[in-house]
Amino acid sequence: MEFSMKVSLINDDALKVSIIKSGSRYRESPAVVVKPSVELVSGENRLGPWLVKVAEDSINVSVNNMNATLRFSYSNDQIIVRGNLGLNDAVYGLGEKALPLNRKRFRVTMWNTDAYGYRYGSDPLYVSIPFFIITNKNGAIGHFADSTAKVIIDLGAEKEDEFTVIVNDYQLDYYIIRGPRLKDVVTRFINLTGKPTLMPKWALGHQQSRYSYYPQDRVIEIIKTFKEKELDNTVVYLDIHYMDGYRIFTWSKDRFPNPTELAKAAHELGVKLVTIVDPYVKVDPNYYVFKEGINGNHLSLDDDGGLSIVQGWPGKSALPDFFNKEAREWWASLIERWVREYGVDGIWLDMNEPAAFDYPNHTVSSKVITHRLDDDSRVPHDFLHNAYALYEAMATYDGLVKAGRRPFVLSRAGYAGIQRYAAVWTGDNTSNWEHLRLQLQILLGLSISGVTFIGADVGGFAKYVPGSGGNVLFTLSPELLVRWYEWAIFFPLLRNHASIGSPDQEPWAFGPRTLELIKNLLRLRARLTPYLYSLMWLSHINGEPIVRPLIYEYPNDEEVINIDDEFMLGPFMLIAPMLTSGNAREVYLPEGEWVNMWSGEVLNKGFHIVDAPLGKPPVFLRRGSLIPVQETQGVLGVLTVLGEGEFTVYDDDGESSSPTPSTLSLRISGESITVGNWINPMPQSPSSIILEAYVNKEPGKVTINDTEVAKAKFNIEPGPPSWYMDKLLYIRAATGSNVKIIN
Ligand code: MIG
Repeated sequence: MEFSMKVSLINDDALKVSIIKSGSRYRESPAVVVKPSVELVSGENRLGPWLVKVAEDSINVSVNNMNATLRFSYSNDQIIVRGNLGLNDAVYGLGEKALPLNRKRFRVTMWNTDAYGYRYGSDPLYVSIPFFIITNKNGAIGHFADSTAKVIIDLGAEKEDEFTVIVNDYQLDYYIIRGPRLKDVVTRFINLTGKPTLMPKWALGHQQSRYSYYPQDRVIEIIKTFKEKELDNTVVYLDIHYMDGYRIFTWSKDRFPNPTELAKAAHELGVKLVTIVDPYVKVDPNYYVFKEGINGNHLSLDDDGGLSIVQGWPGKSALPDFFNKEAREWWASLIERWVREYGVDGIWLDMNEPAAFDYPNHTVSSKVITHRLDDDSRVPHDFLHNAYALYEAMATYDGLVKAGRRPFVLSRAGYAGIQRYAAVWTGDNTSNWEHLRLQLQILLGLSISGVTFIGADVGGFAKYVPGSGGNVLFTLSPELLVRWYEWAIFFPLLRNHASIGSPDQEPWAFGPRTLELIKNLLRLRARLTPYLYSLMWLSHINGEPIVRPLIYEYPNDEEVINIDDEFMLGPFMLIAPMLTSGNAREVYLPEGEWVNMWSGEVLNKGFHIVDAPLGKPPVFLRRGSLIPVQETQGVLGVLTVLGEGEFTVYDDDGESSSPTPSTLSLRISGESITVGNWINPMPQSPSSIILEAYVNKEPGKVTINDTEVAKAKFNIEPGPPSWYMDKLLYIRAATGSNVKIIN
């Protein structure tokens, strides 16, 4: 045998098969945070839910009604894994792919790539997550081919009844992840690769960017324009033009004469500053970052020991060698100094595939460039390529922690586990209708592959698409921008960003009518912050995605197998956005009863044509919904639809490191709603609650803790218990109440 195989079990969640070419040295994976607990022997192993038969070069696994036989082989410097694919199997996962959510019959490559101008079907993009989930009537099972080298995954494209994983590496840790349901596979995969980081609360606000806002006064002008127009905006980004000749960790003296003052002014206006940081260290003997990099041996080298040089924004550039701890500590100290000195609040990591202008597809691939690992061995870039951004994000995150911040890192590239450190956006999309639809598909795939804090450039980034003959694919219009906001407001990362050379697309760019529509959408977004923040907490604690494809919540509904033009925000809200020009669309609603958020109309399972006037995306609430919303300071609203349900509100001060959350439990059963008391409350935890219930008629009476409550109209300020009926039933109560709606 040319390779050895070892099988072990991880906490009942996953089975690990380690393949290594005989005589080679094993590298630790940066993706996986859990170690195996039991090693399996050859022959039959029964352990908990697992039945595993281990042969010389294959294994057979039965777990939770799902079966997998995997055959491993090694030839031509590749490890190949083959498994069976059933006629009625569907396949999900694979992270960031410009493909339908159901990946069956596609063949994809895992190789982080600068994919400027990508379209539907372009492959690969920026992020690689070689993880997929096979589902059928019996349940779901996950596969994760943990290799940071180039991996090709064929899901029944070449052979009808087989999937193939081709790994261009001399080692592979292959994981099989247990269900029984798709959602179990997803959360177990997140347990394996690490819980999503808890972002600062401001990360949920609207964020404004452009390539690039400068000079300094222009940045302030942007911030003030949001204020004047009464639009919430919590972040402004500085793109590459803030730097001195594209030297990272420097400022252009002309454009940004006083960055400290800029940050101060932004903060006074309630806005955070995020700066882009590229991985290019300009080769310049007088530049402090280059000098430190050379002196500390923190830069990537060629196999002959000389400095590796690539063409980046600053011209000839060296690449930080994030694969060893010392280089990461150095980078963290650069970030820490940057944040402390200038008051920058978050870091945006771009070009970290890594990209370089002098390589094919603008992306580094090399057997010559080597990286130093913690054990001092040197490994060619191609084996490590897909992990470059993950290690960079790790170091960046640590730098922010050292600077006393709850980290906000936004990364373009990534590998499995990137969620532990960063948010991810989908790179250089294009301002057109194709992308409005495509971005949603990409994001849903990312979300169920562990990357939960995600978004796409709202309005689209690129204007010109290479090879398209100019700007023919650019169709930004007021309608497109509003439609884009209509679903983007339900995603954790909400950032408007546009390319250099693109027309303006700030919310006010198309005049008062468009501005008004966007303003209302941003108000809805702000109102949903308690729900979004709780969902972020739940992803951080339990590994549950924030935004979910329908198949995640309704695995037994055959109608939703291929639905990727609708999605759920948490367990309660179903959004079916307009993705084409028009004013109505067909919507599929899964089992149960659904309330149209705008009209209150109740719809049943099935297909419906739903009105979607501009500014009002079709949104439906499930029976038993309990959606915490921001009413006003000190008052929490709960949007509810009678039925059976529960939810826990999570909150904290939004900024401190490793906080203990304040939690409030909400429960509904029939017409009885119980609002608990805050556990671990903060001084600002709201004790006044307004229930907003969708009911079909005015009740006879309302009781709180079994005492009848007076009927009287009220405003959103705190006050005594009362209720009234308008479009919805409004009940003002307090924490620690059991509310009964009695007919
Ligand atoms: O080659 O920094 O995806 O968001 O504005 C372009 C300039 C480099 C690519 C990023 C984009 C950013 C741009 N960058």
